Amino acid sequence: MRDIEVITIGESLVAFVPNAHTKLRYVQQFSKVVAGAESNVAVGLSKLGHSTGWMSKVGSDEFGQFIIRELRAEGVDTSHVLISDEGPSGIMFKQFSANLASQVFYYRKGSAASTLKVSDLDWEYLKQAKVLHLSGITPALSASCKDVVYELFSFAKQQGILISFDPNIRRKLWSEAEAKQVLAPLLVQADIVLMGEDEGELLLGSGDSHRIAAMLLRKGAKAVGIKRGGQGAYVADATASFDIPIYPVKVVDTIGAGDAFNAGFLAGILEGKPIKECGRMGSLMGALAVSSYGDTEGLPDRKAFDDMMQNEKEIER
Ligand code: KDG
Repeated sequence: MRDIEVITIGESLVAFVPNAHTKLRYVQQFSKVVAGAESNVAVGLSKLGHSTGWMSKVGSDEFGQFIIRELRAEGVDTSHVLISDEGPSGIMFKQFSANLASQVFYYRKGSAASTLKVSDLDWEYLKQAKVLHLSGITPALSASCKDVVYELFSFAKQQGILISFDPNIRRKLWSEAEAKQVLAPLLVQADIVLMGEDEGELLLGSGDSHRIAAMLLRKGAKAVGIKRGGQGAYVADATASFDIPIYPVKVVDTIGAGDAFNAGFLAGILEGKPIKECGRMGSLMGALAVSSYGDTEGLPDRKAFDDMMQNEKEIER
């Protein structure tokens, strides 16, 4: 068995995606897909040919089986996912309004994943990773999930495993004050930081991507990707920094774009690409995510991805 390059840990949910751009009260039909910031990153990386694992807890129910089955089908190792009677699998609904803004509604309180605790982790399994990718959603789920994240940070430091961290502030899960208190100290310990420019003000006191990246690099980050939505991205490491433009696409659902960016960026890091290339890989993945309705369904396999990257380079010349 080859080692797993990236292991992600966090809750995945069954997401119900409406077939109409209207309030949920008027929606008659939904598609069922898997959502979850961390597993989205694992799926994106797996599609690009990298070995990934996702560790979590699902309920002992049909939705838990669905989540495992879908992730496994995308090539993500799910051998260490726990099936638990402590709570159900979490679910969420997306809502699309006429102006295309996406909203989410969670039904995840007391979910199986929220009962994840330090003693659930298999350290031997985690040891093989080059990168552990975590997000700020997990510590918002419960006190035991917060402990898990802190413990994973210390473990990765001891083992020389890179921590990739996306604060992913979810205001429906906790207050800004709580998010800041927990996430700000984690952010400055991560090796790879992938965050939204709009999260900088709360966590670092600046909403400017260049200043955010400079602060994080000073604190010890090795690579930083700041996501700026429709404005593109800004990426930086100790050697260079670049503004990365967006790839123009027809936007249908913005949810999942950040995770797709993370997957592309991390693929670049794993492949030893210069930081500009990592940013461009992230940006292309993000663009492909927003042009489809699920979080990961629009993501390409490696061949299609390489062709699109190549085309972009030729257009630029
Ligand atoms: O990043 C997209 C995620 O927000 C979505 O897939 C669901 O993980 C999720 C969450 O907690 O919001």
